[in-house]
Amino acid sequence: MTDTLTAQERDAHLDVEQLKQLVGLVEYDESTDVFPVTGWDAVVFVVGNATQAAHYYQSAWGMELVAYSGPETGNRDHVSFVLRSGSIRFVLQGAVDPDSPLADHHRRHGDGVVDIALEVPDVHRCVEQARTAGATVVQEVQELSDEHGRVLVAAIATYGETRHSLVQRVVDGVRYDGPYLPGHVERTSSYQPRQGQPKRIFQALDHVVGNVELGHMDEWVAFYNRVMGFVNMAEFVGDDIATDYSALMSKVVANGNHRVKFPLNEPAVGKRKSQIDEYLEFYRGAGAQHLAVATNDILASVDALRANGVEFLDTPDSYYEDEELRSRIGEVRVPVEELQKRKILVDRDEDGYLLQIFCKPLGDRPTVFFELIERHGSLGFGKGNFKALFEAIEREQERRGNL
Ligand code: TYF
Ligand code: FE
Repeated sequence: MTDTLTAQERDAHLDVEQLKQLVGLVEYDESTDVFPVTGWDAVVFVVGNATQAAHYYQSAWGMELVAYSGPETGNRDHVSFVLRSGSIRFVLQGAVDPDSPLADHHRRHGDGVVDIALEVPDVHRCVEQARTAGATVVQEVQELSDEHGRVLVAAIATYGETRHSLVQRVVDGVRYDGPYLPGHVERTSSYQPRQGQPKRIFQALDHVVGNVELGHMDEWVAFYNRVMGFVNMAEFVGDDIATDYSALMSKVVANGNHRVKFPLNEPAVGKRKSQIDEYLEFYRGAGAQHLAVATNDILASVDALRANGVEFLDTPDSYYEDEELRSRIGEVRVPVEELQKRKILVDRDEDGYLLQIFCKPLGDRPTVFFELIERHGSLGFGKGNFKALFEAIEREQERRGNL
């Protein structure tokens, strides 16, 4: 049922059992799926300096440079660096031509995610479904080819100026075998990771969160239900807890087997300015807020990231000393003191538990950031941590003068 792996997952030597554990897959009936999705294809970022960002994602996040497109390969508009970690690919794009549309995008939004690309087995079918359900097709199905084979690509619009490219990598039974997409060439780097650093700091992408304007969360939930056949997951944050401490409302949609999960947030009107409002103001509209990357050893990942200079949100010692926390979480794989040392959060639900930590914004604006997540059966998103987490976010907002 859930045994179709993307080529990236296979290359990363991840089997279905490992993926199930990493990102919490479930069984589902594929025969009723109106918009079958194989998995994540790539997350595409527009950044102010892709050349330097490519170095950062290697040196700080342990990713590997695999492909490139730019003036040397005939692309005079922008450069594009493709990096991998386990089964996930990030593509970093930056304008070369001052008149590139990417320069305008960056001027307005700053560094951010422009495209959450999904691999699909049948792009024509997905585009027709999306169109019928009222989605905006921003790019009709197009065949791209080079000496490595053929790929079919289309794109639909989602919240803000974000899109979902739909990438079909198997055409007439033949899989494209280039390093990314036609137009890109293979590229490696002389960068050497620090001695003793784990082979990969993260292995997969777990979820991508979208922030949308006040009053629009339910519309976007309905969009994913209607257009992509995504189902609602159990976890949500309603206005009951929103006003007390989270200042956001949140619902989660996912594809049938939960490989692709999209929590959607909107600001809640609370005592203080919502962190979502801060995002919307600095991103100039709706956009991707955080990317949660999955690891099977969050302790080693956090140690490596801190050694590489990545900064995380702080969690007060009182979080770990709380008797309520200790009884709520029960037995986890390491002593709570090991989590406390690293400021890792823990949450448990009826299916199991998860460990998570959030890093500070990646760029100059208080917008997009990463989460690291290690799942042990839990299919949730860390709801039990919202209070501690959102207090930490508010402390940061206050330091930025945006509260
Ligand atoms: O993905 C989620 O829903 C959790 C919770 O600013 C969350 O990671 C939601 C909003 C936010 C940080 C975390
Ligand atoms: Fe998250």
